[in-house]
Amino acid sequence: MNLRGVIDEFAAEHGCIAGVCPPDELTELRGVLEVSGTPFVSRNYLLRTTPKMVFPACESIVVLGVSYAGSFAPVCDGRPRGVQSVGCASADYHTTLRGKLEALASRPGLRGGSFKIQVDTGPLAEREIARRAGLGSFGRSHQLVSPVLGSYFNIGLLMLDARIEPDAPSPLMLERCATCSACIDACPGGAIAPGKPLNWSRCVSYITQAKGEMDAQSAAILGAHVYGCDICQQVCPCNAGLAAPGIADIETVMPDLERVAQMDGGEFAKRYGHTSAAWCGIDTLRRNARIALRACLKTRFRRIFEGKRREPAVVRKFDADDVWRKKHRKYVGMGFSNTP
Ligand code: B12
Ligand code: SF4
Ligand code: SF4
Repeated sequence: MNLRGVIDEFAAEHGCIAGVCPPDELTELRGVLEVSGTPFVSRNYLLRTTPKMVFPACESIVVLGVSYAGSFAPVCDGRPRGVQSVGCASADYHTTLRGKLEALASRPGLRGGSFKIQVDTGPLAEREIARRAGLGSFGRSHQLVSPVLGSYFNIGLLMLDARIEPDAPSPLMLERCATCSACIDACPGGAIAPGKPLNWSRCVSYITQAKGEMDAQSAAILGAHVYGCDICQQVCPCNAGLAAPGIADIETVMPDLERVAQMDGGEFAKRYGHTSAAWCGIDTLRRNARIALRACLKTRFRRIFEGKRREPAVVRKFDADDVWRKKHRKYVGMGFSNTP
C-alpha cells in the first residue's frame, strides 16, 4: 500500500479526517499574526509560519482532525449550574490525538522515518496548515469548518521526512458565511467582527483560561462560563445535526458552580485532571465559578440569558429563587481575584 493509502486507512479506522500538505511557508499569515498578537503561543511569527524551522527534515505534513462534538439535554435540578465547552466531556485531546499521531507514525511504510508531532501547544499555526491539507475552510467564527465534521474538531500535525502526494487545499473562506452572521450576533463579548482577527481579549474562551485577577468588563462577558466557549459553534448552521452520541455526565458540561467554586485538589483532579481544562489550574477554575455564581445573582445577567445568549434555562430558574439568593449572598461582595 502507498503512504497515502496508509493514512486514509488509519483515518477510516479511527473515525477521523486526514489530509496532507507540503511544508510550505505560510507567508500570507505573517501580517495577520502580527496584528492579532495571539495569546498563549509564540510571538515569533517566522517560526509560527515556517514548518521547516520547527522540523528541518520535514517533507510533508499529515493533518488529523478528530471530532469532539457531543449533545446533551440541559438539566434543571435547582442547582446553580455553569457552562463548559463540550470538549470537557472527553479526555484531553492533547494526549489522545498525540497518541493517534504516534500510532499513525508507527504504521508500516511510515515506521522508521523521523517525524515530529504538534497538537495545539507547538508554534505552527494549525488551522491554516489544516486548511492547506484540505480539511476545511475558515468560518467568520474563526473556526476551521469541515464539510464532514463541522467545526467541533481538534487538529493534530504529523511532520514527516517522507514525501507524500498532497491534497488540494480547501477554499480560504466558507461559502455559507456570505449569507449568515449567526456567530457574530451570538458572540457574548462581540469578539467577532467581519474582516478582522478575533478580538481575543473579549472572547469567553480566552477569559476563562487567562490566569490572575479578572477585570469587571471581562467578568461581565464571562457570564456563567467556567471553561471554554462553544456559542459560535452552537449557532453555526454547519454544525446542525452533526453532534455525536449524547453526553452522559452533565457535570462535564453544566458543572455545579458551588462545587467547583469550593473544590479542593482531590476534587479538581477527579473533575478536570483528565481533561484539556486541567492546564488552567484549580485557582483559575474556582475563580471562574465564583464569578459565575456572583453573576447569577444579578438581574442584568438574567436579562442577558433570556436575550441573545442561548444558554441553559436552569440559570434563569435558580436566578429567580430567593432562598438560593439568600444562601449565596456571600458571593455578592466577592472580588474577582483568583484566590479565595
Ligand atoms: C491561541 C489559541 C486560542 C486563543 C485565540 C484564538 C484565535 N482565534 O486566535 C483562544 C484562547 C481565544 C482560543 C479559543 C478557542 N480555540 Co484555540 N487555539 C489557539 C492556538 C494555540 C493558536 C491560534 C492562533 O494562532 N491564532 C491566530 C489567528 C490569526 O490564527 P487562526 O485562528 O489559527 O486562523 C486564522 C488565520 O489562519 C486566518 N487566515 C488564514 N489564512 C489567511 C490568509 C489571509 C490573507 C488572512 C487575512 C487570514 C488568514 O483565518 C483564520 C481565522 O481567522 C491554536 C493551536 C495552534 N497552535 O495553532 C488553537 C486552536 C485554533 N483552538 C482551537 C479550539 C477548538 C478553540 C475553541 C473552540 C476552544 C473552546 N471551545 O473554547 C475556541 C474558539 C475561539 C474562536 N472563535 O476562535 C482549535 C481549532 C479547531 C478548529 N476546528 O478550528 C486549535 C487549532 C487547537 C487544536 N489543535 O485543536 N484559542
Ligand atoms: S468562543 Fe465564544 S466568545 Fe469566543 S468568539 Fe466564539 S462565541 Fe465569541
Ligand atoms: S455561524 Fe454563519 S457566519 Fe458564522 S461561521 Fe457559521 S456559517 Fe459562517
